[in-house]
Amino acid sequence: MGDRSIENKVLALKEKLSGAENVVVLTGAGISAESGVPTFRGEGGLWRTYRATDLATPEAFENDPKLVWEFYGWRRQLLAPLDPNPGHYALAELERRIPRFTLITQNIDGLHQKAGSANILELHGNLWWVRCTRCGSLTEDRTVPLPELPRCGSCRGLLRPHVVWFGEMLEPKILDQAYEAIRDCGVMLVVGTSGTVQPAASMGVIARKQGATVAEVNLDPTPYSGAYDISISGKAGEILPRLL
Ligand code: BV8
Ligand code: ZN
Repeated sequence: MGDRSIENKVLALKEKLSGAENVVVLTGAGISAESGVPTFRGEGGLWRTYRATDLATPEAFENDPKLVWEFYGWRRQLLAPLDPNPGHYALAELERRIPRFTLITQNIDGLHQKAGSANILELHGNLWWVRCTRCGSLTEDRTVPLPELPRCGSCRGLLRPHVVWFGEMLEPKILDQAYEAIRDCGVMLVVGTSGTVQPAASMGVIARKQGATVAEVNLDPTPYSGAYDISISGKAGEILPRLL
């Protein structure tokens, strides 16, 4: 079957999207892989080399804020020169064509914004924003890399990356908006995520339960592949432009 079946699935999905009024897309690290951003679990993945699960936690920041800022400073240096890839641009174009469109991302790299997407829900925060641990002030900051212990401009409190760490709650407002978008959508795409991290991982099956057609575009099979209507195995940068 090989390409034939992929071609058929892409055509079926393209057909579904062309008539869709309300589309939701959930993305993960896989959509940024072709831009040069390491994923979490793949070869050379962040969690393999830097055991990010040990560093992306409030405890780690409590114990050794310098080490955690070193990790995020390294990711800033890595990300700063990188650009969106055809997968990001295809989603930005899709948003322009579909009356109601919501992009929910687990990524913190800001590449969807760079590609021109507008209606974005960043479930896990953003690497280019910092938050004061004392007064809570939120500032966009593109310094690369940040000083080892960046301080708040107004209260001198210690700044932290404005990202959601393991064991931390997602922002309720953002999570509510995501579930709201999922409730009304007719089609949902799940792109480039291994379906490991909750609550994002179960959003596709929730959409399906509520009657949406759910399609996955991912390099490898995931625990949810069998639960979706369409599961296309391929690179986001190659598959997504073929849906336009
Ligand atoms: C929460 C920001 C309520 C930081 C991230 C035990 C203790 C404590 C918590 C838990 C626990 N057990 C479960 C939990 C809940 C936990 C969780 O799910 N843990 C997992 C590891 C088991 N979740 C949480 O803690 C969340 N909060 O639940 O709050 C709560 C409160 C207290 C206690 C309990 C619950 C918060 C989760 C947010 C964590 N922050 N990121 C940072 O980035 O540094 S998560 C991190 O993983 C990224 O955001 C990333 O997006 C996300 C998911 O990874 P993926 O995006 O899927 O990336 P991955 O590498 O895994 O997969 C890439 C895929 O792409 C692969 O399938 C590959 O095949 C594919 N691919 C590769 N190339 C391509 C491609 N596809 C297409 N094209 C390509 N070219
Ligand atoms: Zn402050």
